[in-house]
Amino acid sequence: MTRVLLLGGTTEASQMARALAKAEVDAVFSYAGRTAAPIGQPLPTRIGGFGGVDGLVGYLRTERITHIIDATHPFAAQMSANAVDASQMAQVPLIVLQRAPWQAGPGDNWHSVPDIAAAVSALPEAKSRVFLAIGKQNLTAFAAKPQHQYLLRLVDPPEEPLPLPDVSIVIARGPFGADEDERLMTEHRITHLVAKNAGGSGAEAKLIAARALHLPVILIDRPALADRQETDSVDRVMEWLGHAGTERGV
Ligand code: 3Y8
Ligand code: NAP
Repeated sequence: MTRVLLLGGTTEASQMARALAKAEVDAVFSYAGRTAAPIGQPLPTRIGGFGGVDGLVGYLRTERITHIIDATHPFAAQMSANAVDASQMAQVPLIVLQRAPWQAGPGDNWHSVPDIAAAVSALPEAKSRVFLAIGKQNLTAFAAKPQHQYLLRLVDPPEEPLPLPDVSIVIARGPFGADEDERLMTEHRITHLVAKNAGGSGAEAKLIAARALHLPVILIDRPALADRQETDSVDRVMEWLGHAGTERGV
């Protein structure tokens, strides 16, 4: 009897949840609990960590999970690594639903860096106006360059003081629109954009806006992850589950 654990938190995970609900597959949606009020899902939803790999193995057994879909984020490296380990330990098959990285096109002025520290080094010394669109978990490293004016976009208002002396904060949950991001970046006279190479449509707007504004983008490569079965197609995941075709209710 199929029972799916869908590790969510992205646009693709929400699309996957809709397909599973439509096909009436027995599934649980899982959020980390990173935001105050995550958007609702059409599946029974759990919120919070599992308690590492052992906690996840215990969950898989207690909940009699037969399949894991990891639709987290290319930068959710810890969750994804735990899912691979728990899948092997509990002998529960795993598939990753993930979008491809963005590729630079004509008119893009991108500077790819391997990690957050390299993104900080890639910023100039001269005072600049930086749109730091990487969320709130990796801001501390940028305190090494306090001379810049930083524009931050966060999902929830910060609970403690931020490690940067000169910040403007926008509270917003994506997906974002290119026109909206172009207006935001013009209004704040942004000179540099820092972003994660998340891929997908939900975070792409700021890159389209940077292209239109001829701005340099410092793009952080996604962390390397163990070999896993990966796809960027919801239908392919439904086939993998053995429910191909049922999502159209046939
Ligand atoms: C808690 C669930 C959906 C999912 C929507 C996608 C698109 C909009 C764009 C920018 C970049 C960033 C950030 C971002 C985007 C989608 C997707 C995506 C980037 C929510 C959500 C949760 C999170 C967690 C949050 C992180 C942060 C990262 C903000 C919900 C809204 C920067 C990633 O305040 C914090 O602690 C935020 C933490 C992890 C990265 C970081 O390290 O700070 N996502 N984002 C999920 C959970 O609890 O399990 O609240 O509804 C989901 C989405 N955020 O169904 O439509 O698919 O990527 N999320 C990045 O890509 O760089 C914003 O501002 O332009
Ligand atoms: P992470 O660093 O890889 O994971 C840290 C810990 O958070 C995990 O070990 C796990 O705790 C818990 N966790 C993460 N995702 C979970 C999920 N979907 N369900 C239950 N527990 C989860 O994760 P992250 O990068 O902070 O991402 C957290 C959430 O935000 C995920 O849902 C992800 O999809 C979403 N998100 C992240 C980004 C990003 O830039 N990182 C972007 C968009 C959306 P335990 O060890 O206790 O099990």
